[in-house]
Amino acid sequence: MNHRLISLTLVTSLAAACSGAQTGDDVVASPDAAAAPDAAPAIDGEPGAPDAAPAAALILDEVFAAGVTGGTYEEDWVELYNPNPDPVDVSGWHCTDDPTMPMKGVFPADTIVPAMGYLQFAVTDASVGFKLAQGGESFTFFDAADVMVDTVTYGDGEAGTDTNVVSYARIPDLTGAFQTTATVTPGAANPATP
Ligand SMILES: [Ca+2]
Repeated sequence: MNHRLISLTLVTSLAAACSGAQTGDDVVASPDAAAAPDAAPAIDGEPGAPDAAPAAALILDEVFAAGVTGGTYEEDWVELYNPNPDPVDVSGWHCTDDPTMPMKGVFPADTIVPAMGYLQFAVTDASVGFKLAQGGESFTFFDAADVMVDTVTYGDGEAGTDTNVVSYARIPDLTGAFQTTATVTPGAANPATP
């Protein structure tokens, strides 16, 4: 009788042990199951890449409004940056310093912003039909589909004067808000700090 009781106890214990092991397997399996849903968003995220590709927007990075004959800069200018891996031809794109006249100026032929590069573009009567006012105004440009690409509005003297050679630039370069800087950098990266 005692032997049978011991045997039954052992069988019961083994069964419990096996059951526990299975439970343990289930616990181990749960993280695997949880991992699958984690992987799904990664797959969902991939279609997001093509969405980013068409965003070939250029960046208006710096403006200088105090061009003067004989000065450091003889013409007003803006600096554009192309974050794309291919050059962007902006010939025919529109720009303006008057929000009521968005089609005021047209970028002339052969105006190309290099891939991952900067373009210092002269804003003159000869190039687009207007200049930038030292007293403050806006500069806005539009792509070939007349969709606004970027804009900036500066105040009196913020983008330079005849006696103060400063520009109005995104600081830090490309990503920051516009502010006045004495480190004027046409066609090159803006400083990290004013
Ligand atoms: Ca610059």
